[in-house]
Amino acid sequence: METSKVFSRIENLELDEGYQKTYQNFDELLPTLPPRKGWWLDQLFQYQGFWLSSFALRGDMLVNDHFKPRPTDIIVATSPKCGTTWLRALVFSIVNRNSFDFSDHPLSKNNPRELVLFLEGVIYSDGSSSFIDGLPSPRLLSTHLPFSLFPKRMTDDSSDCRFVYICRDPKDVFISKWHFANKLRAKELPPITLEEAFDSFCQGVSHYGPFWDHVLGYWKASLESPKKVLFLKYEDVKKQPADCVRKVAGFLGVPFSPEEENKEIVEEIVKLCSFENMSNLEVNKTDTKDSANLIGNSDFFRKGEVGDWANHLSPQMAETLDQITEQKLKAGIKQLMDQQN
Ligand code: PAP
Repeated sequence: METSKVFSRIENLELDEGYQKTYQNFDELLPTLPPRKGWWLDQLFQYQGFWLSSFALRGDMLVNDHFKPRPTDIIVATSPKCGTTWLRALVFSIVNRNSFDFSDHPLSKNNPRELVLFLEGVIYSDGSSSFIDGLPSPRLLSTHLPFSLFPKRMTDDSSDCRFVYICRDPKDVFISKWHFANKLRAKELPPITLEEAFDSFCQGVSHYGPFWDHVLGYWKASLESPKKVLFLKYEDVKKQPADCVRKVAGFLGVPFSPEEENKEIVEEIVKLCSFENMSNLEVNKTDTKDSANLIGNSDFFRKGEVGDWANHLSPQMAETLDQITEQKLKAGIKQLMDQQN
């Protein structure tokens, strides 16, 4: 059966005419793309330099064909396991700080993914763009898509939608991803070994990988268009969360006033979004997985530390990852300088 028919049947969707056309293009494209085994059930397909699941590819095609950006859109962008949950919470609480009381906050009752919706997911949620078109402004959305896979109308300087990106030490990303993959893998499959996942990650074959190309795409965009893309690092947010909260607020055009500083609103946000607070909330400890939600809220909270890789990677593995990072970054810097000359 065609993939689009499987998808629409699973999702029980009536597709509107525009979506039918995109699904048809998707069906034609998919079999032409090089496949590789994914870390859990699904396959990954190489598309414009990145390894995407069929779900992500279809999401990207729908975004390109149907997403209508608004100047007020804010997009939380990450390569998986770089701090998506944390950044979603921070952006939500910064933007909505005047709408809610910290003692009775939506983040205390909802996982951040329910408040900052996943673009590749909601773009198709009703078989047309009516749901996403109907969201009130400012729309807070999140994505794992690489910057280069967005349409020009979103990435051009002439469009005003903004991206807040967070990256993380690839050694920690890899370990976090490996744990996550083994949680999601079907029970009848053996766990993916550290070595198998490591080889795959180093070759760039992981969801939305190569990791380094993902990071470089947003990093270059942040240098070329600093008003459009803010580039953060997980390790910096851990070290100086309050400074990062101020930075994000400034970037989004809602800086903290002296009055807010006096009331210690920044500190309230840092506390609310901290791993310690969020991972202990009842809503994030529950693990109900229904057919629509294969991943439980608790799956997004493990250790939340910098440097956990040292408990899993051999010195040789760590060195290999560091070397790849250095080579890729050097190549990225060179490419950027060549472009400027
Ligand atoms: P996603 O990209 O699949 O949505 P994401 O939230 O980026 O997931 O990844 C989860 C990681 O962020 C976990 O890291 P770990 O495996 O190394 O522990 C998780 O613990 C961490 N994390 C979740 N919430 C927070 C938070 N509030 N502060 C710091 N780290 C967090």
